Amino acid sequence: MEFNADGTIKLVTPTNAVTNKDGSIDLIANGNPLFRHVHTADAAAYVEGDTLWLFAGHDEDDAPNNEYKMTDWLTFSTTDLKHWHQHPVGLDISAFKWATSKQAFAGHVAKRNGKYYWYVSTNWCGIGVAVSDKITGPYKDAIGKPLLTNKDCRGSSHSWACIDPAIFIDDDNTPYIIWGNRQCYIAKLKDNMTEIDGEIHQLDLGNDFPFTEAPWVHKRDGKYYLTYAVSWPERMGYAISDNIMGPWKPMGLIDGIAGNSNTTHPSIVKFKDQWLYFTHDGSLHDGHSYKRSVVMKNLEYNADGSIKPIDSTPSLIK
Ligand code: FUB
Repeated sequence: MEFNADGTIKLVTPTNAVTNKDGSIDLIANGNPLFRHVHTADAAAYVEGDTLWLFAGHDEDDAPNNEYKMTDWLTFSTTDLKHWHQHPVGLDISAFKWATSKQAFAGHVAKRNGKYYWYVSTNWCGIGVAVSDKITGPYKDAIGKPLLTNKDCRGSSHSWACIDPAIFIDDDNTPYIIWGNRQCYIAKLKDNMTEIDGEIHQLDLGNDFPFTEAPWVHKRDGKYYLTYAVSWPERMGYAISDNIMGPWKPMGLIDGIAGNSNTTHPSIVKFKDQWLYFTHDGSLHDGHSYKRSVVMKNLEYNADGSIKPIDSTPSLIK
């Protein structure tokens, strides 16, 4: 229970969350939003064995309603989509000494050669990469400098062009990094995961559903899917391709404006034979564009491989 500055009691939201001695939290999801004891955004899902890991941005409770206040990233795991464990914080923005913006924007964790790599946006300071032997961290800056900066974002001149990294490891084990704001960029990563391998390419996604940010790549039945935030306020769109470098065919929208949040941010994975779609909205009682909450929904495909509009799929969690 919390109080307002004037002594009145804040609206109580049942959280179903219990804090453990080590600071970790056990909670039971009860519909959307998934987590109600903390504001979360920019979820990036990762499946390892029978566990679904969710790495999320963290909108702080005292964030103003016109600016992000994000300084660390959160790690959640589940084996049944109902019981979740929030691990102690494994990475915060202070790990990146060069990130004078001090802003912990969207990130994505990938595994290679027995190590875990957490790629993060820091707004105008660029994209960093942190490494750990354990998925829960602690993570430390892997290279002591940004992996990508605005200089790597040809054709963009705004300060927040170099954000929103997503990693895709193809069936032949080639790792790719995809990122950007207004322009979508892609490059191969070297086997060490800390260097760009070759040229950076810009993806042409057309003008009908303009790319804003938050790219996410997944593959199904040999086809590549690029899901991303479209326009402003953002909606969710996607494109399909036979080749990750393109050409990409824009397929339109699968989800609308995320309620009272002007951003949306996709993550799509297959977990235990079920395709899952994560994004965020501002649906907690005190939520808005800068106090967001991760939501999880079912994702289904039509027979031709196109994605069904999210609202038309049955609800995943009761
Ligand atoms: O969370 C900060 C920024 O908002 C992310 O980097 C964008 O994708 C948008 O969700």
